[in-house]
Amino acid sequence: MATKEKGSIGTAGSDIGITAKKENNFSEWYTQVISKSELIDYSSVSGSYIIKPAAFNIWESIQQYLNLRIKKLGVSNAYFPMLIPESLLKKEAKHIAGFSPEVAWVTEAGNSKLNERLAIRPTSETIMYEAYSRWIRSYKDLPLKLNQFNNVVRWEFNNPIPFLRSREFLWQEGHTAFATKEEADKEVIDILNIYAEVYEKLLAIPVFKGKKTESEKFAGADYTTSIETFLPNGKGIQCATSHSLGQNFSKSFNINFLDKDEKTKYVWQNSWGLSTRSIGITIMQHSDNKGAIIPPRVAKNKLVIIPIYFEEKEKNKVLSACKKLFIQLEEFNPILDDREGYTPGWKFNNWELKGIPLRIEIGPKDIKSSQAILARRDTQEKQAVKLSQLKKKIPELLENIQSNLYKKAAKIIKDNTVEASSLNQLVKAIKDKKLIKAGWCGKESCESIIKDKAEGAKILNIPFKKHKISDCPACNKKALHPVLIAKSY
Ligand code: 86X
Repeated sequence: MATKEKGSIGTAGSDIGITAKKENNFSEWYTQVISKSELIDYSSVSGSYIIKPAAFNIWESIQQYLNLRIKKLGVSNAYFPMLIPESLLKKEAKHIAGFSPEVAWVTEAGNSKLNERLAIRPTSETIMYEAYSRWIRSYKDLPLKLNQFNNVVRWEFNNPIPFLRSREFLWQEGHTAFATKEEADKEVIDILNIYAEVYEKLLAIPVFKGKKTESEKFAGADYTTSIETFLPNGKGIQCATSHSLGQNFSKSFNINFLDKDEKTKYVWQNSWGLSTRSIGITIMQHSDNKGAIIPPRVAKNKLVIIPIYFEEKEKNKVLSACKKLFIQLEEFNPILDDREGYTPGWKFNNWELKGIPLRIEIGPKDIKSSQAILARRDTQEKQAVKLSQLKKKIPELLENIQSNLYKKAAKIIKDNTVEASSLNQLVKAIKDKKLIKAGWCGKESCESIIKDKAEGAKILNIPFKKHKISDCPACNKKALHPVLIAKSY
């Protein structure tokens, strides 16, 4: 019996709801949101996390979208071993440079030591390219385009943050080989555009496409492109990368082919990746002090139906109206919360905490007027909708929530973006947790001055969408590139 008294055992108290505020204590707020909304759980290994179904579903939506898009480009999925012999991993020196402290090793099995230790893949270039060198013989074997959805391990020493920086994470890594530089260059951008769409269309996160500076690019690459965004705590974050590897790996792994002109040539390669970090970025950007907000397009359950009744005699009528709706609205994968012993208010809070985009409330009065109350998670707005209109109204509202989340994020980013033409301005802007649009002369020494003076802030990328630039804030000489600067993860 769902009376008020009984329901009070489930009043959303401080133990259940979010107690930290996004605006004052962002990291505590984030920790509470992801735990209390059951997106993540901790494991006994520091930096390793359990991705719970609510979060894994977001990943599945991303996988589905990416699969669709990359398969259209001719990419196939495959799976390569997780264990990489040391000799293979170290074949391309530039690749491993700087990364070796992060590699985790398997050194023994049972009681016997292995002859050669095996790396747990931190990324799969080496193990894939050894195979590519055997598979690619002629121009007829090209292009070769493979992708893996897999896990990787990087033994980070920075403090771990669920989704953003974990020692094991899930991603996709695409690895392609072409006969010509032109084809390879085109793909770098095609992939970057797909990544931007994943963020902008699915996750409702605005991103900046651009090129990494020489010092920030992947050491094994000729050049690295990235998409970056800016979070409400004043930090920039890399969302995904797409690299042109040129012929660096094909030369060290001897991946060559006999071309139509009977000449032996090295292939041109790319690699590109997007990880479960995207889930953390989504939660950080959209969620609020009531809990998670999941963008409708990646929410498994688009809505929750909550029966409202306070007297036993109303129960059957209300429940059967709810069940009818539950069946009618099947396409939205609704949750019917007909649990007894919880008040409607408690249920509202609970589903808001979990970030379900829409809530439908139905009580005896609503039934009388053939309507239901629709409440949206993002703005908390409520409206009465005729039952006959629900099927039409719900998709409209979901789309509206999706675009509202994007607009809200875009506004936060815009309102926190400033220009800086001097070091003083730059340092002040970083102190104020801003994203900075500036110019850069192109010198690495100026890039390090910026880092040293501005609390470790760095150039996120050189955006393709150019902004007006003044002189380089570090040397006051003429700037050559527009750059985005922020403190970052
Ligand atoms: C760089 C490069 C690249 C495929 C991507 O960014 C997208 C998907 N790979 C990854 N990188 C490393 O090469 C690397 C290597 C070792 Cl040995 C390591 F321990 C950590 C690494 N981290 C990143």
